[in-house]
Amino acid sequence: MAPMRRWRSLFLVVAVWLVGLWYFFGERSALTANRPKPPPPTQPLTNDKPEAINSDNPTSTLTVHWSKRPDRYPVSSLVSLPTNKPKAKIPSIQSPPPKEDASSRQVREARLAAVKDSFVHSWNGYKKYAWLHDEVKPLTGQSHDPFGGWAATLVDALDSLWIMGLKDEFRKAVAACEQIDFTTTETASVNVFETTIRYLGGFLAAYELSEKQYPTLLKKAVEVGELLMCAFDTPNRMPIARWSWKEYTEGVGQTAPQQVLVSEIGSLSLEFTKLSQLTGDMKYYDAVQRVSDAFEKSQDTTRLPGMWPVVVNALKPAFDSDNFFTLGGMSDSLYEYFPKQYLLLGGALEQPRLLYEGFVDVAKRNLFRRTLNPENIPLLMSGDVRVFGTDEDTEIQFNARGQHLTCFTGGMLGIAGRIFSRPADLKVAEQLTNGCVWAYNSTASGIAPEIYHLAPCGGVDDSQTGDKCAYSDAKWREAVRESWKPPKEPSTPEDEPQKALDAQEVDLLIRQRRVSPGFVDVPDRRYILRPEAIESVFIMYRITGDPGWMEKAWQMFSVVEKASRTAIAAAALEDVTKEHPEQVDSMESFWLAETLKYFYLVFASWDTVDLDKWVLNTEAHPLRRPDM
Ligand code: DMJ
Repeated sequence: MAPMRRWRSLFLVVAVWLVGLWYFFGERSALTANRPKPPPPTQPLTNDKPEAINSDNPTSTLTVHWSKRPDRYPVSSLVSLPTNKPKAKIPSIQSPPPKEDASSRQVREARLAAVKDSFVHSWNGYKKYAWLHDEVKPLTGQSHDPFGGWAATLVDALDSLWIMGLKDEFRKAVAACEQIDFTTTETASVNVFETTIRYLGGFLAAYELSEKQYPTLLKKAVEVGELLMCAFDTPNRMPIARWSWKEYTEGVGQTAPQQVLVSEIGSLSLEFTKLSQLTGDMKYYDAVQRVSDAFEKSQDTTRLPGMWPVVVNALKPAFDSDNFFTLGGMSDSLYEYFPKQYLLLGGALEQPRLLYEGFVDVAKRNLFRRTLNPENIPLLMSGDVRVFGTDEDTEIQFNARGQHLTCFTGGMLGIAGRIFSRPADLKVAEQLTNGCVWAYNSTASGIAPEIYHLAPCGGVDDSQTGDKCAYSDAKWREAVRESWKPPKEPSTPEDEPQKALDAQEVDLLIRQRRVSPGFVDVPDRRYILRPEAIESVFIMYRITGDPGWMEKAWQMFSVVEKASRTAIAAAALEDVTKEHPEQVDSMESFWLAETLKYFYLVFASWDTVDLDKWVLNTEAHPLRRPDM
């Protein structure tokens, strides 16, 4: 072929090739530019597309949404709410309203206004800096999302807004709840207990207090309830306390955990029962009643019969492996919910009363102790026990560890003392509550620490105590001396006798620990805006009508308000054994849901959240009791 013709042929081949390329790629991309975009990555994923889940890749823009699967372990028949008539009317909790003259009314109303002002200040800080997030950070104004990022503070505070008469704010807050999307969260697992008490309890209380005028609130409660119900879809219907919602959505099999904190499965009853009462759908009540039945069956088979240990096996279920018993953190609301569930069911079910009566005497005998105090006030504290050995040879070791969390016990014994006609327990309730008030009054800041050790000096029954509780410095120092354990060297033989401290060393220890008379040690010096002490003070006030409780509440409020207020909201405190504790950049949602609500209720009119009409869940959300 001549060279000229060869060049022409080559040119033709290249031209055809280029036209082809343009046709296939140029035209196609021009077409797709006008096509509708693929669905955004926030479309719900169906269960057959698990490969799209990309939770480990922080840069992923995919948002995974939970969707309900058919129950894999359906129940054969649902347990229904009891409909029988209670045997007798439940005795009233509240005393008649105390008499009040004009000047005491003025004082009370000024205090009420101060509490409301504190609430509004923190609420505004949350609104301005962390709206729709779980929490506001009160020093930096950042936001924090430890509870699923579903606006925990907003939902937790709804009923406080209503109770405090902030109706406009309430309406706006309810409208904002529409935006909360409970089908997705950044967190890997849902904390079933916290979601129940803060969100479900928050919606239900706001719905009932506002006289069912805001259907959104019940709708959101049902959304949360549906989500939580998935955690009960296990072979034995015991719930998964930390529920992996993505695995569920992917269809991964679920079983109840072998190790779970007892309060996390044992205190869901009020909220689920109320959801059944309001919707008429028995599946919620069924879910929690099965758990209560498991507690009933095991009550006398644990290592401290009558009570349940902190850690239980929900898979079996079994309640006898752990030997640690307390009414404090990790157990607390399990016990709190027995009398409250009895109230919510209008006394129609005996089981919660029997569960309460089965444990309370065990706690009085083994956990409640009088404590030494320089003022010689009759005080009680609730400590912890460990049980060693077997049936024939059991040793119960008591530890006089006080916790802020345990301060709810005074209120619990007070309410139960009234409704179950146990008048002697009212004195125990008063002394437990005074134990917590004393812990407030005995620190440099005037606020009780998170955890502290005291010097026990006898049991609940005064007649056994004699003068063992008469205070002397020597007795207190002896308790401090006994509490000291030498640091353990690996080479120290187990049975080597402990060296006792001499008087100077005890002095040094007291200085090092910075403990005031009556305290033996303070291993956790924080105050994280917790409510339990004011909760019991409020209940004791409503039970007795004694205005002395109001004075105690005002003293507590004044110090907490002064130490915690920040430019933005209110802050947790680092060390309440200092006169001026440093503030910490944290404000849990219970500050607005519980602590300030209880302070407010102390100074509000006697019928605001009347305890003979309402029962408060463990996050202080009032649920309507049935009319008797
Ligand atoms: C609250 O979330 C509830 O009161 C719970 O029962 C215990 N912990 C906090 C408050 O301290």
